[in-house]
Amino acid sequence: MSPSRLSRLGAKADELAKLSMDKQLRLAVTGLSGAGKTAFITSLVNQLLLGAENHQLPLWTLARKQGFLGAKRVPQPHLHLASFDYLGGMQALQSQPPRWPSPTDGVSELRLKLRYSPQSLIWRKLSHTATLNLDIVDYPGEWLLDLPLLNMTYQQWCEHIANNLQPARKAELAKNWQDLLLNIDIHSPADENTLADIAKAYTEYLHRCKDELGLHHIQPGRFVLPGELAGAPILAFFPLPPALLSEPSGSRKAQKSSYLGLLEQRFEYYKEHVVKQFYRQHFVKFDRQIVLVDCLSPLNSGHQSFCDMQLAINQILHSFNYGQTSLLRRLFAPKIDKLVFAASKADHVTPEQHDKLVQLLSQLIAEGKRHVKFEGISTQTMALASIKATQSGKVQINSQSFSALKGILQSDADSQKVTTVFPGEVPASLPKPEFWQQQGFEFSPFQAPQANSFEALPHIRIDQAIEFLLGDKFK
Ligand SMILES: Nc1nc2c(ncn2[C@@H]2O[C@H](COP(=O)(O)OP(=O)(O)O)[C@@H](O)[C@H]2O)c(=O)[nH]1
Ligand SMILES: [Mg+2]
Repeated sequence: MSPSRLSRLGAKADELAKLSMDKQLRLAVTGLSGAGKTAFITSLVNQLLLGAENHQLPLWTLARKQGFLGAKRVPQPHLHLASFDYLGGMQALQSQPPRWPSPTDGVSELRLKLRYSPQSLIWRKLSHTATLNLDIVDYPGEWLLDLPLLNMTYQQWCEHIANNLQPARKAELAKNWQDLLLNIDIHSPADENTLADIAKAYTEYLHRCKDELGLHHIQPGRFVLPGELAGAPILAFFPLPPALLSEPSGSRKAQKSSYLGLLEQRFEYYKEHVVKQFYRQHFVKFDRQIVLVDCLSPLNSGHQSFCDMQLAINQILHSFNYGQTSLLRRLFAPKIDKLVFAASKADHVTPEQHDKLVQLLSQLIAEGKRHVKFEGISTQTMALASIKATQSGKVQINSQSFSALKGILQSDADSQKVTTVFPGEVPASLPKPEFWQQQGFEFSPFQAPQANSFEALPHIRIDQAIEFLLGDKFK
């Protein structure tokens, strides 16, 4: 064979080797709103973009062995999806005083190209460098709370909502939209404006449940986090009191153009085109996920908020339980093989409390996790802080030493006063009734740390999450 042909063949072989070494991974980051998804992705991207210069990732084997060569942002694969606003987040963290990245309410994605030296000998023989295309997707966990709707008719949903109007405060908040229902005859031809007004009142009620009562278990999830559906008529529906539906006139078949008819149609449309669509378009494509859980804020907000969060998280985990529900099985074929449960914002407690935080999270998700394990998904539960806003240390008071945190409280952003905080003890198991009477907690939000463009963001154990979620991909 001629030398030129040989060299062409050699180049082809190199190209083939390179191709086979280009790996792909779609990592989903989810959690209820405020759990810390945006902070997590901003920090993860920041850690990776700093590449080999980042010495803050000792728990990530590849980085520790100096096999991580670097990362860069490349165009995302799905052009119809919002881009995760990494630069906006970094600008906020670098401003003076620093701010946390602004909240968003839909799906967004970002692609990073990671370069590394393959860790196994066989791969290293083929090529000295390899690439992992990492797609990171941010989506609200609330959207997974709509899953049970798929098994309900409109009538059943109305009953479900009516049965869940406890406690009294919730029923009180509901009064506004329920009063509006008194003005309509559900069988008369529907007026679009009236429908929109009542749906608006229902949405306001859901927002108040979220903001004033600290509740997360809110249906339909898109009403409070509409994403691209904000203002669309598909969100102009609401539940009716079951009493109306069970009256003899209410149980007769609804005319298509009546209030009842339209509400039924929109409910069905929402199930088909919003809920199922999310599973088909997104969920099915995720390879790995991290579910962030803020255990600390609900401990502050009280018993009801805590139980609601527990319910919501376990409900979210039903989406990973695709083997047993034929409905889900039909919607998507299982793909996720690794799942991290992370108690976020661990910098709000002193380091010796981190184990307790993990234990608390483990108990909180115990029911949902059993199903996940049943599917053969490997899981890890950990406590992390995506962006560490406090310093921990000991404080001497009357010759006794106490663990404490130092940081600037969000409420002191104007004065920039540094405060020493004794955050109290995290319960290592689900809090008993007495706990809520004593309430020795102090989890006030901290100002974000001052970021700059040459150092990676300070964090706690984000490298442990990287190791578990990506570690095996660098063979
Ligand atoms: N101290 C601290 N606060 C955090 C951390 N992550 C998030 N937060 C706080 O939680 C808020 C909500 O976080 P965000 O990432 O926007 O939550 P998302 O709604 O799940 O995207 C932020 O504005 C911060 O106040 C963290 O690692 N440490
Ligand atoms: Mg967010």
